[in-house]
Amino acid sequence: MGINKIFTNCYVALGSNLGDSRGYLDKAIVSLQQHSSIENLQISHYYQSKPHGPQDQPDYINAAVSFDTDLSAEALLDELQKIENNNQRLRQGVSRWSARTLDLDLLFYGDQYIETKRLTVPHPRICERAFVLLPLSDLGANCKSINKTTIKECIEALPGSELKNIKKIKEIEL
Ligand code: A4P
Ligand code: MG
Repeated sequence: MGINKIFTNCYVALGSNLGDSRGYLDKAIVSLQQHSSIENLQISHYYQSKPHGPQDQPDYINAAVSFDTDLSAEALLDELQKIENNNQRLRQGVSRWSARTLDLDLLFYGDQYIETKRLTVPHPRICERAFVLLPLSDLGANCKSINKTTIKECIEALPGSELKNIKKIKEIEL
């Protein structure tokens, strides 16, 4: 008799602005696709934008994925951090928001609100970031919401400057 597992639909943001950024995103996606606890993975288009925060660093490449997992949110965070570490992500001695080879952020874990020492979900900075919102929209997440504001409403409220700052660089068949 098989064990019934409960799967949760998740969204993860991918970002890189150091080294072969597209290659790092590709590799992270393969790692997630091959994970035994991850199913039905879908990939957004890839986007390029200027950094939010300190400007003295290369442009970012960003994308997002959605998938179903039977991992808890904390266990999923462990797996995301393992993938970052396997891709030359350095943490020690670097300031917050400095250039990085790979950043994987958990955006949504089902419709749960999580506030622990290690995790804030939904990710607190989704609504102001075109580089997160446009990939989420590619994945059909327009109706997902954060404190009753939907992704679609966040996109409509983005300043023109934020939309000018971002371009699609790789089309994925959605
Ligand atoms: N943590 C809490 N909640 C979460 C969550 N939902 N997902 C904790 C992932 N981690 C979460 O993260 C620091 C700690 O956040 C973790 O130990 C985890 O327990 P980190 O990845 O080590 O550090 P970070 O990424 O430098 O910090 P942070 O605050 O996540 O930065 P952001 O918000 O990810 O910003 N500009 C462009 N154009 N594109 C980008 O992708 N990214 C950043 C980084 C800045 N500017 C950018 C981009
Ligand atoms: Mg991060």
